[in-house]
Amino acid sequence: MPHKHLSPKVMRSDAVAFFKKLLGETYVLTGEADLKAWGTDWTKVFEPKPLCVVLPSSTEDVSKILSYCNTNELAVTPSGGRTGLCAGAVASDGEIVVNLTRMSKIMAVDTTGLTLTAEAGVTTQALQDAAKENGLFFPLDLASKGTCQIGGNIATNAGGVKLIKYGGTREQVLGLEVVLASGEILDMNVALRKNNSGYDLKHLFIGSEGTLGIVTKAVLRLMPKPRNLQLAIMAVGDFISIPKILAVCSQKSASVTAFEFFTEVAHKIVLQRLPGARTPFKDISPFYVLLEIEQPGREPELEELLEALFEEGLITDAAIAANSTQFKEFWGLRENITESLAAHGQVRKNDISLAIDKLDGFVKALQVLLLSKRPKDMEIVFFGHIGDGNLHINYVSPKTRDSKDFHAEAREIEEGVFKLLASFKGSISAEHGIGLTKKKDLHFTRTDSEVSWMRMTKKMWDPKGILNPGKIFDL
Ligand code: 2HG
Ligand code: ZN
Repeated sequence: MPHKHLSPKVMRSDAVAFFKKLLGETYVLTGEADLKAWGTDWTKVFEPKPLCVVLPSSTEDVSKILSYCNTNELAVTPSGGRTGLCAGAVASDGEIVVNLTRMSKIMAVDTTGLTLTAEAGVTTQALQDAAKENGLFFPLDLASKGTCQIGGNIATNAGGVKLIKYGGTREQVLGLEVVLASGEILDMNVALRKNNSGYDLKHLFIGSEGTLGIVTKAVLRLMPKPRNLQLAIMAVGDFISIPKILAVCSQKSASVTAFEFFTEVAHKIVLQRLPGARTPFKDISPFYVLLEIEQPGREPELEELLEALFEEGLITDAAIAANSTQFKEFWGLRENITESLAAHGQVRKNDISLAIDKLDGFVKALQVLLLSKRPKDMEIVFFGHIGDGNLHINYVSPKTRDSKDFHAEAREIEEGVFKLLASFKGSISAEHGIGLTKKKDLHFTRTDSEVSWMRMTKKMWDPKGILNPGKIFDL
């Protein structure tokens, strides 16, 4: 069924015929299995029901598709690697999925100006590899990098594990090409470091979750490769020590490139579910911190840092990655949490952020809340980019538990968490976005006035409301 806010002016079969003529039969998918696979993301909460999936190969194709959809009032869901966790790329209401996988060219790498120009369908991993081949570095780094695409990273303003040092996706984008709802191609591709000539419109599209336009091309920032990365995993006895460890790192001028944490339960589940996973620790600890630093000098900076942390009683044990295999192993303990949880049970996810100085107070209040509300068979797993104030909370119950009951129970706890979070002035979405799953909770973080300006912005750029309707907020 087409989206309820729109009443398409063409028959389904006419639309499909138009797309087939434009792109060729092969690139318009209508089979049931394809609709299911391409109409969803990692959330798996909503039943995918797209009208069809179209696979353009150029900006001009995207422009023609959107122009047709706008004229005929057909809803469109922009789509990339589909690794999102908020149903931002889910087509559950008869939308046309416009997937950019075929637009995967890296057009240029400028080793002097330190930029890379690519189409939106390039995977994040391919961008990292291209930078590396040219002796440079692309800092956006996410567990899903092999699958997610830069267009999706931009549309969701993805964060990842290196944000603490290099910023998120927004900080990497110098220029953008976007196709608007009308089909107009908006070229904001002037890749200048400095450009204060009026409003910088590209920022409006970064993090807009495909509701204002479809990103087709980007100019991204590159940088020199970090020198001599060192990695330690630390066992920590109490949560309050974690922000204190970060403070010591700053006071000692450590160049921190990642500061991640996970709890005992997260660690246990990864060890249980990830083939070959090993822990360097003999004893179990309530918290673990993964600390990566760049150590360009020759001095044993990380060892000294760990000694200072031991002396201050902030850590109880630590291991330094001795070689590249161990480096991968340690990172694996953190990066494989999401997949291990998915194998372990049914999962509901929160992705929240707070100012770092409010973390400890919040976590204490949260523990009190969970003590009274958590059902016996539900495990609550904390991990995330704690150096950025970003906590991932996953509610996990056995797969045998009735799914509706599980979500109802977890939702009740979640509402308590969001209320608490609002009192600490935190955000209900640090890096995953809002999509379909969190729009009812937007008010916990954004004021009525903010949401009303968002709505007006949406109406200005997409007056007929064809782009990703129902995502972030309803009109
Ligand atoms: C991560 O940090 C991702 O690994 C996924 O943002 C978080 O599964 C999650 O909750
Ligand atoms: Zn994350």
